[in-house]
Amino acid sequence: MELVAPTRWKTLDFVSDLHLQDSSPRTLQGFIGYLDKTSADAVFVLGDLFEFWIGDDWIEDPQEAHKMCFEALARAGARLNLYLMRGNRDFLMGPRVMRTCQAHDLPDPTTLVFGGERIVLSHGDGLCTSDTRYQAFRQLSRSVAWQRDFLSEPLVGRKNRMMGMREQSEANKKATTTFFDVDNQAALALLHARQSRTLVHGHTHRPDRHALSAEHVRWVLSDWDLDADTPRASVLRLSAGPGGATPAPLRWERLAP
Ligand SMILES: [Mn+2]
Repeated sequence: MELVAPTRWKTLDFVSDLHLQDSSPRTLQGFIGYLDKTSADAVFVLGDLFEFWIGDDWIEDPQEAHKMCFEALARAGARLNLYLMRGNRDFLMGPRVMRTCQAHDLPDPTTLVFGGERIVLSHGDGLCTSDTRYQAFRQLSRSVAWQRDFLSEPLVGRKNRMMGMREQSEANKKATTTFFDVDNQAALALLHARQSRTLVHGHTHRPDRHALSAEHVRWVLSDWDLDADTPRASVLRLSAGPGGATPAPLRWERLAP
């Protein structure tokens, strides 16, 4: 998928990994406060907006945090251009969530064309190629058959299964000291395929800017946890330089929300 930004867009915000749920009220309030006041022309949520999402019929009986988040996203979606990408926690977000939030569905990966640059956007989990066990699950859980089977269960059964998957994933993480990061070769291959020099992703919760080569860069978004002992949250903002015959280079900055 390729998204060509209209020339009137000057400021774009990227966030990811908010993991919103009822047990993180400060994170929710921080995100709502950010959405209500950002001056960006477009906001891109690059996956894991929710700690988990078990299917769009959950909209009828969501957690309080979901409800408040939907309302804030809809306010933002009415005012600016809002894009939602699915992460590994909320990959079951469907068209009803997008409509409710007045958001555009953003496939993973998407190439964004902005200010003369091509920027690849991804959640990032698909690029952690050395985690073969997760990649097998990822492939399975993105299949039509798996999703049909999962969504045919009652909500309460789905919730239990999703909690089980999360516990299993936490247990796997604790059982190993290996941290499965985004594979730089996989990231470079994606950038080459998309004729791009810049990747923006989340998922790993290790905010950074990695040079993949003399001209290829990988920006990693921060996760948000304002309920933690060491609260953290940030927005990666991309601004166009003043226009003209030779456009000025794009500016990247990390802001507190
Ligand atoms: Mn993730």
